[in-house]
Amino acid sequence: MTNGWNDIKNADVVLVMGGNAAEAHTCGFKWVTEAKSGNGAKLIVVDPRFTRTAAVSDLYAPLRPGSDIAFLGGIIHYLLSNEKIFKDYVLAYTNAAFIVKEGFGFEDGLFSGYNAEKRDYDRSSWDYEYDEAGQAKLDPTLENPRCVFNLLKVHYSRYTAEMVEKTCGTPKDLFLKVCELIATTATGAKTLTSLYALGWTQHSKGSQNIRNIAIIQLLLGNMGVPGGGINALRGHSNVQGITDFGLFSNSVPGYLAMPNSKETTLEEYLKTRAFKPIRPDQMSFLQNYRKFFVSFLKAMYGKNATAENQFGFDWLPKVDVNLDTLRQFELMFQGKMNGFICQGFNPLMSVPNRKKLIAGLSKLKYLVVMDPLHTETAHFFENHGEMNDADPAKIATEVFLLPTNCFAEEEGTFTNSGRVIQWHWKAAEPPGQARTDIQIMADLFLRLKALYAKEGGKFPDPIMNVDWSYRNPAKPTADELLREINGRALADLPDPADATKPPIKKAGELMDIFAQLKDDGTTSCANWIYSGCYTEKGNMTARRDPSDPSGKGIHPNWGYAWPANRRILYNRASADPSGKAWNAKKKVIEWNGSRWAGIDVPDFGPLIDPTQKATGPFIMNPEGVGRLFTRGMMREGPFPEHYEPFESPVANPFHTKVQSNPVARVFKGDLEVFGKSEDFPYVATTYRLVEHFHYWTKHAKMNAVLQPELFVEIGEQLAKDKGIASGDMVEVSSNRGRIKAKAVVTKRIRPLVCDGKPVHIVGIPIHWGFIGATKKGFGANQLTPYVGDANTETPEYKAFLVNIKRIGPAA
Ligand SMILES: Nc1nc2c(c(=O)[nH]1)N[C@H]1C(S)=C(S)[C@@H](COP(=O)(O)OP(=O)(O)OC[C@H]3O[C@@H](n4cnc5c(=O)[nH]c(N)nc54)[C@H](O)[C@@H]3O)O[C@H]1N2
Ligand SMILES: Nc1nc2c(c(=O)[nH]1)N[C@H]1C(S)=C(S)[C@@H](COP(=O)(O)OP(=O)(O)OC[C@H]3O[C@@H](n4cnc5c(=O)[nH]c(N)nc54)[C@H](O)[C@@H]3O)O[C@H]1N2
Ligand SMILES: [Mo]
Repeated sequence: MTNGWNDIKNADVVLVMGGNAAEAHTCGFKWVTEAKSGNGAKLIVVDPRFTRTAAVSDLYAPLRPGSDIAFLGGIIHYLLSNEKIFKDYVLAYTNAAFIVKEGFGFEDGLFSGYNAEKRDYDRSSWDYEYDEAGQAKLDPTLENPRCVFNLLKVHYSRYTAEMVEKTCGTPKDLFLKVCELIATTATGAKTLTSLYALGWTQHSKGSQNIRNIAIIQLLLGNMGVPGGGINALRGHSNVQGITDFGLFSNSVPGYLAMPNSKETTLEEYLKTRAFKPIRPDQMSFLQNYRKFFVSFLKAMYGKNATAENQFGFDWLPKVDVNLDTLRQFELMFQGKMNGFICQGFNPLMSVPNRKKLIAGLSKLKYLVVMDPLHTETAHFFENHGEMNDADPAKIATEVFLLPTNCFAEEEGTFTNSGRVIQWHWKAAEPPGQARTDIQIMADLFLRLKALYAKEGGKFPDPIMNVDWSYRNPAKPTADELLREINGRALADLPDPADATKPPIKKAGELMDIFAQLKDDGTTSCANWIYSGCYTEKGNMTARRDPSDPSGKGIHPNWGYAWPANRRILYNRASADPSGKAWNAKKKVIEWNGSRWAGIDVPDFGPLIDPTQKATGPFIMNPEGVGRLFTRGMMREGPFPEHYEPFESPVANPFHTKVQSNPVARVFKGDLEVFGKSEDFPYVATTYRLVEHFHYWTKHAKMNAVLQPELFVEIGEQLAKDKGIASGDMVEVSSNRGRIKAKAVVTKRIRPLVCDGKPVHIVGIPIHWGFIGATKKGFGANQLTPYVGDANTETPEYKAFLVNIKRIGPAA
């Protein structure tokens, strides 16, 4: 989230699209209720199904799964062609005026630089024009046809309301009502907040859905202001935390990059990562990349990391590809992986294409499962008929179960969607042999180290040199780890302003903030963005002061929000270039003549005088402004473009040559098992129910009683066509497998007319398996396709093709 949960109450319009917050974020959804009752906010819901969120909306619009880019592109077209944008904001705080270099183009569904054989782009033409000093060229008059604003207009000119209706199946009038309501926030007096989750991400072009809303929010001037922003509602209680700590195999904590094999020295690595501003006066947190990275290496290797050995740079793995979920299981499937440690992960249930998963897991020599529960993955080799079609006689994988406790049986932190790190206390002892994940990993580490010490080995250094100076090496505590994450001085740190004064930190003292970190090995910090969460004043994440002095939901003394306890990111953009709030009602910080002051922690240097320096508010970008056009970052193009899901019932209405995302993550064998609409005419989508949490709560009797068995949802017309009555047993098949379930016939799912043709939707909840207190059930991922987003590899769980038939009365 760029803003935060409590901030939602400040919104005037709430867009829930690509999520079902009332069911999946029941607690956080109360802030939408607050916005409605306290602020008179209007709620818009756009979802293929009439959800429980839709049930309390002011405006609901259905759309075909996988067509959001067309819908959002339509909104952009509406805002641009009706001049419903916040022009001053757009000029000052976006790259609208930046001139794009010659050579960039878009034709027949492809941007310049496409290589069909590699299924990838040469992205070098997706860039600005630069002057001799390396600064980007601008045309503030917006007359240059190659400035971003004009290219944006041309790109989205095709996204008319008629095209939206044709592509998404959303009636044109309804779509225009959504546009009108969103456009009410274009003045600076009102704000729109966007809440999304998997309905946007689980697509072969999911990240471009998010790019679309970024463009919309920038055009409306809704970034950096209360009740605005782009708010990803995260999944598990600490999934924001794992992302912050390097979830991707090619990153290290704090969104820094894992070095690759071409970066053979620390200097070479830092050279490519260094921050190069492309506008005068632009500053960035990332100017301090070297300080953050060296401090990270010091946290990893402690005293063993010295300037002479490049602070242990050689001991870090060098990673050339991001081995994300799809690539990992593809490797396993190809038999190129012999062991797998599965910690708090039930991939047999959660990864697409069960058949492929069973085949992959069967090729392992060993599988380690660390989990408090028995999971289907740990029992993948069992035969449960069609529900899990494995042949134990043919599987030699050795499975080890290491029981862990659950969160309530240990202390630690959760980082919520709003970036607020919150300490939690231990409430009970773990049962039986269960141990904490930390203890298990510490044990594993110490045994490996002992083995290396005894036997040597090819390259023991990365293990032998790790700093493990915990009071009890077998049981590092969460408290010790959080201090290590926060960072500390390893020597006395002189005052940078006046070296004759006492040091700002004595050796051993905890850091106050990442700005104090050093690149000479005199500080350590495991994750720079968390620096400040545990200082000499104590554990900031354990703070529980609910006060909200401004009444704007800032709560500065509740937990600790990264970075720097800032609750609204980019809050500099809430004020105009001279430093005055665009709108007094939406004020966050203002320049008072000598410093930035207001209700939240200012976004950058509290002393940067806006009348002297034109530092832009989007300080993570070298251009300092928000991007309507993304240079070479996104793999499928600098502007989002509508591509069809890999399995789709319609031809791409926007261009005939390119049907689906031309750079999506897909493997050869999987291309062959995509189904055709002749055989699988219906669009399926998968989702959660409020009564279950994934595959855990089926172990709990209460939840099992509430939702005892798998069902699929279909609309009344499809039910009639297929002779299916509510409660009948049906078989749903895709080109990869079949499931059997009870049918629920509902008015909540309606056929959508796309290009004159009705498209029927089959809804499949995800929560059942062959273990637990519920009835045994098939899993949605016995059907889903093995294809993912080009940037994140998130699988396309939300739009694929199936067939459905009645197989009998209720079982
Ligand atoms: N009760 C409960 N809460 C949970 C979870 C749980 O298992 N149970 N899981 C947690 C986790 S890990 C996560 S990631 C979040 C997920 O939170 P959500 O993303 O909100 O959950 P989903 O139910 O997967 O999907 C949301 C909605 O997307 C819609 N949808 C499907 N396809 C499309 C599409 O193409 N476009 C649009 N606009 N919408 C589409 C579905 O109809 C569904 O209503 O929930 C978290 N909260
Ligand atoms: N078709 C389809 N597939 C999906 C999705 C979808 O919408 N549709 N959603 C996807 C999403 S967003 C997600 S997040 C995944 C979820 O997929 P998984 O993460 O694989 O599923 P969970 O059941 O949440 O598995 C987490 C496991 O962690 C265990 N656990 C709980 N606490 C602890 C702990 O403290 N330590 C350890 N070691 N283990 C613990 C639980 O018992 C559980 O078995 O599913 C994905 N798959
Ligand atoms: Mo998730």
